Amino acid sequence: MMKRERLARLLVLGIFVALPLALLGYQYGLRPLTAPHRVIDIVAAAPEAGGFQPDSIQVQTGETVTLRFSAPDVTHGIAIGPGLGIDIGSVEPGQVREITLTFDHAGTFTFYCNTWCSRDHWRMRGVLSVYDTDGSLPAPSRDPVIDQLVAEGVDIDAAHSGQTNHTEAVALVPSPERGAVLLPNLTVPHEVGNSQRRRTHTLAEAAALLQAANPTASEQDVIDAAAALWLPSPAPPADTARLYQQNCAACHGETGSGQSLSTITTASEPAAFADFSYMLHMRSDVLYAKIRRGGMGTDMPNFGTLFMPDETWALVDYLWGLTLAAE
Ligand code: HEC
Ligand SMILES: [Cu+2]
Repeated sequence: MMKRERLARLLVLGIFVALPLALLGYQYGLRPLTAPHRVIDIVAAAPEAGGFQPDSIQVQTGETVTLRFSAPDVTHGIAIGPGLGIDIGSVEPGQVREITLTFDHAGTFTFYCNTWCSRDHWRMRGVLSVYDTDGSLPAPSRDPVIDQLVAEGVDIDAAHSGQTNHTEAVALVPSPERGAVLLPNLTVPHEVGNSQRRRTHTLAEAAALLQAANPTASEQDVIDAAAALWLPSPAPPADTARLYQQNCAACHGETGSGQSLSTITTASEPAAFADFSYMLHMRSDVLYAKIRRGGMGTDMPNFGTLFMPDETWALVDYLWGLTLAAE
């Protein structure tokens, strides 16, 4: 009886103490030593507490590495981009989350936090450089859309931020649904009908061209028809909504109101995508360029090192969805 109890106690001790100890020992002691590849420990702290440590990692193509993230302070969300589709999910304080990766091509990637962990959250980024076997690192590729804007002399930073400097007040509320019904009966000029050209023109320009081609149409008809053309179709994928809510909503508002969380202060006011009279004068390629390159001293972060060009266009579409959302 006594013996059996002792045995049971030993067993319990074995399960509750020895096993976790062994696991811990394996995780932190043995494994890094025996792993056939590098295990890199990364501390993920809010930017005010030092951000990612280390915030720069070098690997080789073909090399397998395990990145092991731990959070000392608050919950963080870890993603790696662009183009890798990696979202590790949240890492809670005391928790360890890891991912094992092998890169088949060289390039520069960004690991970043996508959970609003602190006031300076959006600064929480690190660089993952994947070197070619010959030791080279490809130069960052130029963005033809941004190059084209520069060549055209378009100032991406021209002051047109939301609420201010409107010369004309737009009283009209656009109805893309109504516009879609009207469109087949309107003459649609080439510049307006072509989706590529729409990216380099404003909705206001399109409305003016439509009005000129359809002199008898009312102002409301013209705005509605232009809005129907601007409403992305098909709607951007659910992934895009998630990207916006994770990375943009805290500053620009969930519905694009331009109202940031009270804890966030930015040097300039975040743009209000829900404000039609502001978006009326915005070119999609300029919105795209701003997202990729960020603002100059405005606290609008650059996302070109996080997202692929097509993800960025999808975000621009998403912004138009916020602008033209049915009332
Ligand atoms: C830390 C706050 C912050 C975050 C996060 C943020 N923005 Fe911004 N954004 C701003 C501010 C401030 C401005 C206005 C100043 C400027 O245009 O540079 C701005 C401007 C913009 C503009 C340009 C509008 C114009 O008038 O040119 C676009 C487009 C934009 N943001 C999109 C996004 C998207 C998409 C995301 C998420 C992927 C995002 N922003 C995340 C603060 C933020
Ligand atoms: Cu964060």
